[in-house]
Amino acid sequence: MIGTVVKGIGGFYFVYDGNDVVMGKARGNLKRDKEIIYVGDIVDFEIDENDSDGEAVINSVVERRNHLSRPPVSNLDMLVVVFSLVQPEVNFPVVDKLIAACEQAGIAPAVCISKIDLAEEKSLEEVKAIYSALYPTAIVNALSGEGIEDLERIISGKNVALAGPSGVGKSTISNHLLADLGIEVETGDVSDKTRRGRHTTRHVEIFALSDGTQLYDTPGFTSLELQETEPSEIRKLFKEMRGCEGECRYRDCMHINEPDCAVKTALEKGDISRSRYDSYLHMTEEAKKWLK
Ligand SMILES: Nc1nc2c(ncn2[C@@H]2O[C@H](COP(=O)(O)OP(=O)(O)OP(=O)(O)O)[C@@H](O)[C@H]2O)c(=O)[nH]1
Ligand SMILES: [Mg+2]
Ligand SMILES: [Zn+2]
Repeated sequence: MIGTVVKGIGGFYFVYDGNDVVMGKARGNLKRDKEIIYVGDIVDFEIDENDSDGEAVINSVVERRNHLSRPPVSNLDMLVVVFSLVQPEVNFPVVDKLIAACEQAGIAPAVCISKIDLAEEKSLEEVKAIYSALYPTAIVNALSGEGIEDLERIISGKNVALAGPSGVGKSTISNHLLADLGIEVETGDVSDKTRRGRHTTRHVEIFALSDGTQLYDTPGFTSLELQETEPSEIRKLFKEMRGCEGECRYRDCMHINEPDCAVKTALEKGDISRSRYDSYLHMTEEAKKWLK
């Protein structure tokens, strides 16, 4: 039988076959080969009702369209990078790294700026301008529901993950999208001072929305590493730099110290944002550690 892994907890997988969700484990050969099973994987499985480890036994994983290791998900059409400007404060290198990871994996990035009730209007407008020029962008207040409809339009019908730092409101947003299904996921409790709303969601879980959207709620993170990448590959992961291709004096321009660089010109004119460019410098620096 064929099904989709909709959740995985400590070596147990929940497989949806179109009607039911069955829990089970990977067959021994998959474990021996250290094959990772991602939430989102389409798997071939069989039912073994005598198995004490659950009913389903996963035999193999159908070839993935794409996957990410952080968050660990596969077969996405889109990933929405969710971040707030304050509480927690935005970390642009992390935001831009997650966008770059999507570009690298062939997943369409989108952006959702959350907690707009807490943000200062001027900085919100600035950040919104940067990302909406590049990707579909929604701005939401998940407490009031403002902006949720814009997000719904962006994600409708897609296999889509909400991903980003811990505490930005991903699960609170998910609950708006899940409301008509009568499902509610756990969200951080601000009144609980010790947890400070950090790392509330522990596992990726997929929910089927009524419009055909497959929504992946994912655990937040505080830092993020790009997978091993040549420094010279990173410029290809920045959409606005791809737009300058062929316009620099040197064909292999890194857009850092070269003269007559179209990216640097666009940066000076304000057509490329300083914070995105800084993220690019940060990532190329970080990628140098993989050079031998
Ligand atoms: N002021 C304000 N608070 C919000 C908003 N959205 C979510 N919150 C609060 O932020 C806290 C964290 O929200 P969660 O939805 O659990 O955040 P998360 O991104 O799922 O966090 P992790 O599961 O740890 O990754 C909760 O106390 C929410 O009530 C918002 O738009 N405005
Ligand atoms: Mg959460
Ligand atoms: Zn250049």
